[in-house]
Amino acid sequence: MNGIRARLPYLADLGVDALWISPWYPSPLLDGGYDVSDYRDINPDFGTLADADALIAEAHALGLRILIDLVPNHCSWEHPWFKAALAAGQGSPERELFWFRDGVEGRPPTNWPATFGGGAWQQIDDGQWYLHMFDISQPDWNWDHPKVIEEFDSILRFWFDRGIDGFRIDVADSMAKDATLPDVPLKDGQPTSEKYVGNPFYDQPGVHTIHQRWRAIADEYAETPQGPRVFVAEAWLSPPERLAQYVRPNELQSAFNFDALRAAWEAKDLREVVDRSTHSLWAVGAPATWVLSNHDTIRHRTRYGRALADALEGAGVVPTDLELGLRRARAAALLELALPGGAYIYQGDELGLPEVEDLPEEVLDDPVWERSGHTNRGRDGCRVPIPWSGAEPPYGFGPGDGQPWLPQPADWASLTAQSQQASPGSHLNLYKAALKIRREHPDLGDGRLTWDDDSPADVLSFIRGDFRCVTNFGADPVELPPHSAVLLSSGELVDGKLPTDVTAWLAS
Ligand code: TEU
Repeated sequence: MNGIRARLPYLADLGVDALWISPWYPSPLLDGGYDVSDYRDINPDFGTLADADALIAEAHALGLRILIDLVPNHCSWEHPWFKAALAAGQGSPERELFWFRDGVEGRPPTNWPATFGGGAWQQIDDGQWYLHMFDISQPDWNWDHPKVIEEFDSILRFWFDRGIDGFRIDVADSMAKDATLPDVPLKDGQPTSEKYVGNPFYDQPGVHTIHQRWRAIADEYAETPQGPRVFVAEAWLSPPERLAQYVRPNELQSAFNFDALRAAWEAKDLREVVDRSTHSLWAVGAPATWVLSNHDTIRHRTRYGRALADALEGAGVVPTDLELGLRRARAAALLELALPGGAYIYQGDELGLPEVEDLPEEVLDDPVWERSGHTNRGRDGCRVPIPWSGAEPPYGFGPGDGQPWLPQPADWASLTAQSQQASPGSHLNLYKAALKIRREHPDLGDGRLTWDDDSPADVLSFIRGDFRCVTNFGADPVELPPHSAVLLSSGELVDGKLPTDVTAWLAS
């Protein structure tokens, strides 16, 4: 916590508006803190409530807003209510707060798959099973129970009262379940993990009732001096029309749109993503959002350095050209920051960090590694702590007297924030320059875009007032429109032309 406090000036200088902090609650940390054992406190490994209060106050003083993670689908098996449910036994009111069921002839109550691999039910000593859509250490709450609903109302108020500006809602499409517990269909002989329409544990109509309730709570704070409190939904749903249901006027204000993250580095695909996601979100009055990486996916510098089919495949097994990845990551940064709506930057992406693909197996921390039977190396490679300064690990991370929980590569000295600050053409300085222009330019931020259909098929060019963003996805350099001044570009122009995998920002 105090480490983040010390870096708030860095974030303000980078030019972002807000900081989203992943779960900071007491937790056995079996899933990076997404296994919460107390929703109203801070994990002592990270600090105290007093530190959190100080962080919020200091961020606000710098003009930064703070969003924290709300994890409402499940808690930790160390949560006192789950421990009480185990102890209270079958048929007890305590068990009704979760999904405890008898099995069917020794088998689990349904064939539902858990997200991290294996089945979604865990049997306990007395023979009953409990539902966990993620790790076995993460029992799902029963959102049909009024006590669960009221508990989360109270958790929201607890943090809003402390000055939090909003919540990122973890798996916001998952809380409501079809209580008749139907099996899911088989695909290739296995229960499907697809989010098909009608899936009994994802995108059930009941989730919207919950979001409407939370929106009303946030709106109670709209008139406070601090101003409106907001939500951003994490819901991996497609097509975007489905996601748009979450951001209707009386629901959440925004949702991560992961379609750009999933798209190929290709003009046609990305244009379709931009059109379809903006139109479906705008149709319900919500802002578009853009995400290139997060703590659950391979970092985009690495993805963009791979053949398309392999981009989201497991780490460490696919040939990757990191120089190509960096060039495209620079172009993608300018493209993302020129689009209308909210842009999310995953920590370290502003430094151009690659996925760490060679973490030794003994340090891997993510339950995905264990639960997938070691077929998936999991998400640790994008979570390696970022390098701040110095020539060797821990690169200024932490208090300086030890190594972080995941080892940093020995060759990250040139990627530290400190070295990049001093280097005019660095990735960090590209982000800073872009965020500054985005903040100051009257045509950027919200609003609309118009495609320039006169540009070649493998060039994306759009206009926003006097501002134009051009990305060249093709093999050959292209002419820029005449009479335009280059505000910023992600790579050097060659003879005044825009080379392959470069984005330029222009003013006409
Ligand atoms: O992730 C939701 C989710 O379903 C995926 O991103 C998932 O983590 C991935 O497909 C696994 O390979 C959210 C959080 O972002 C993630 O870190 C948590 O582990 C998960 O919820 C459970 O809380």
